Amino acid sequence: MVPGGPAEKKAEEKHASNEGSINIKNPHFDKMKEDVLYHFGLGTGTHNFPTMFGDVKFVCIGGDTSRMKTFISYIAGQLGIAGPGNEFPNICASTDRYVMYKAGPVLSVSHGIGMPSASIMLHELIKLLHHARCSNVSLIRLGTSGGLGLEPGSVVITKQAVDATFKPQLQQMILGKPVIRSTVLDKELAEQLMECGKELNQFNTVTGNTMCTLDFYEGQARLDGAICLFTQEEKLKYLTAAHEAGVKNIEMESSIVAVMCNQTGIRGAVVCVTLLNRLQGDQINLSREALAELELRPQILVGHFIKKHLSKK
Ligand code: R2B
Ligand code: URA
Repeated sequence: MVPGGPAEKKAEEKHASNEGSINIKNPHFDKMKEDVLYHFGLGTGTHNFPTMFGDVKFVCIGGDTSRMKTFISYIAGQLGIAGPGNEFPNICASTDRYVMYKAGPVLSVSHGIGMPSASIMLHELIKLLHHARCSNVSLIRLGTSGGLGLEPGSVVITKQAVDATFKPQLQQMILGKPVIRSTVLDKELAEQLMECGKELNQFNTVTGNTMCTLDFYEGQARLDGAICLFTQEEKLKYLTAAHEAGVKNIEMESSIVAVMCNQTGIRGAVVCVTLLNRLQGDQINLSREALAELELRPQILVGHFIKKHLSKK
């Protein structure tokens, strides 16, 4: 199958209608006797995935290891779930690459910074969910970002991730060739999350496009990196054009989240708090306490969504 070609599109349509199961788009996959998820330190030969993860319905991911630990305690408290000895062990403790915590139907996993790191984690996570025979899973990134024209602390729910030219697509290099895939996210899930933001009414919550970049400094038009060969005027012209194209915030993983969820039939969403208004500056000089408070906002919103969803069952 040519990546990004008509056969891939046809397979996508077929998978989308597959009753909420996880679709591994890999004809070689079924021939594997054992699958080692190397960066998680887990494997089908050593761990019973259906027993460990079969009940997972919500997967929340975020860059920071400590944020994902905070989130599992927060959501467990919201759902009234107690961990063993009131602690939630790191399921990936045998590696230092990523952390993973579980409380009932919620899995909390870190992905590091940027799409290469997030992509590796997502490949192994999606295989894990498939091996565990999970179905109807929603995957939500809880992140931080730089805002465009928003008061810092606003929460942005991504409609579509866009690239540095504001197109809703991600170019991946596969077998040395460029493959372009769509980065539109699940519309219904984004709307449900927006509804939760309105119900909470605790902080400014908006929907919009999220620009996903390959770098934090030059890639996000910052003037404060070790290298910068453009002017303040050029920076503002670019960020203003992004804003006019519907970009509300800038971060570094939304596109790969969208692509991998689209390809495998998982409902995906991205919810990020803005730490600063990029039309006004580049440096993030929030205190630890202020940063911790802002980082909680996506957790509060998604916690409300999960609680609401589970109470309907
Ligand atoms: C937001 O914050 C990180 C960079 O500081 C990156 O992971 C992202 O998307
Ligand atoms: N994360 C980013 O990628 N950019 C910002 O400006 C802030 C957080």
